[in-house]
Amino acid sequence: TSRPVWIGTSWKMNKTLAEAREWTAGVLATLAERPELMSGIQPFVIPPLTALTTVRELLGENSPVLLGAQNAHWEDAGAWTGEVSVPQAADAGAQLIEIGHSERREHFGETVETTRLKVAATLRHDLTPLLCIGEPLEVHDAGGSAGFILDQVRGAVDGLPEEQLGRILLAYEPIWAIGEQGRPATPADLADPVAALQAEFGASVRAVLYGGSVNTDNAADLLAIPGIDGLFVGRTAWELDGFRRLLEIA
Ligand code: G2H
Repeated sequence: TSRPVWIGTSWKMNKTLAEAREWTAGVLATLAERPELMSGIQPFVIPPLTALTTVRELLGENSPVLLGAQNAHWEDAGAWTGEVSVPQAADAGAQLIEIGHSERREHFGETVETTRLKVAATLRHDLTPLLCIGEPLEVHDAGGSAGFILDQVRGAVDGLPEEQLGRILLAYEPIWAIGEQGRPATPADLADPVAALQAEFGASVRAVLYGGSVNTDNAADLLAIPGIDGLFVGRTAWELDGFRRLLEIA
């Protein structure tokens, strides 16, 4: 069986409920009109927690579009003000949990150890971890990208049995490629780190995605890189049109 091409977006800290409804209804309408867009594709969307149940209600229970949360705590419940647990995210409709985005590592104290706890908690509750990894610019410039991201993955999956590895999605997002200040990675930038990920984890994990300034001009080239099974997209996919175009390209 051929592996699907993953096309997904995290909205980060964006969208009101009205905007969430508009985007979701637009995607559903597109997929209803043009079901062929779905062929070979696994779409997913990761709204802010405030919009999770709203998006779930619109998608319905058996949607082909997977739904995720941008973060979850590793404990199931307790005195953790401001946090949401994996079972709570699941209860609100999440199937995926995004873990270790560089914005959370940089601003919210996410460490390799907390990513490990969160991956384990996500698997324990039968949800899918989407583990984000990526190196800073100075590591990239020094040629250390592959080693850096391998260490991030090794730390986060430490102790997991092989069959659990098979449920993990990896998203390689070089920090220097993300957001307004970022420049998209080129196939040349990605060759080494992606090959290293494939060599160590490619046979075990479910898929390896690329993220960081993906747009409708570079998506096809990025998807053509051997070892890239999909795209994890921010800004370009927040507009319905951008997401639609990405589905067409994939
Ligand atoms: C990287 C990406 C989302 P953007 O975080 O996966 O965001 O495409 O806006 O760089």
